[in-house]
Amino acid sequence: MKSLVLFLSFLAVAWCTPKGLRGELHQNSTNGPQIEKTMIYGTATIHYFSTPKTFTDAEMYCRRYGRNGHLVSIHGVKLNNLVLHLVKYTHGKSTHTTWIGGMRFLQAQNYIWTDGSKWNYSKWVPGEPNNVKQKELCSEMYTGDYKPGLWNDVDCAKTRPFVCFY
Ligand SMILES: [Ca+2]
Repeated sequence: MKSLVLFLSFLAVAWCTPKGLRGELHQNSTNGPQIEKTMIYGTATIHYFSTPKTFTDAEMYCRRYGRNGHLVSIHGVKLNNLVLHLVKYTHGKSTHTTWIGGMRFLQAQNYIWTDGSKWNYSKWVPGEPNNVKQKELCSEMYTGDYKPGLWNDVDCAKTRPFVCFY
């Protein structure tokens, strides 16, 4: 009987866990606990890291963490919503913005993705990207209740949680 109860408890947990989503908690000695969450997207993996880093440090972390890893590039509303869901599911209202992989190289007019894929979709807040003081060359997604899923350009030296794709 006891083993049956355990088995049913396992089934209940498995049933309630979103498909392809698993979480890990790591202790980071300098920034407190880091929360990680993974979501499977086709043959790729989307991975959220809660510890804030600058845009460059986040991109380098993604490259080291997974084979062919980069900050996430977004090419449609489906993936945009998945990234939003992944971060909100993990952090709720406590995380307001997250790095995604869009950037302008040396004040170039056009944005590029750090993984080199084609820039064929964007979800900017109306009026963005506005490149305030010529210092906003990197892209973040709003992931709290304010303008959820929309993008803003911001100073790359700011620190943000981030989402890798590999
Ligand atoms: Ca801006």
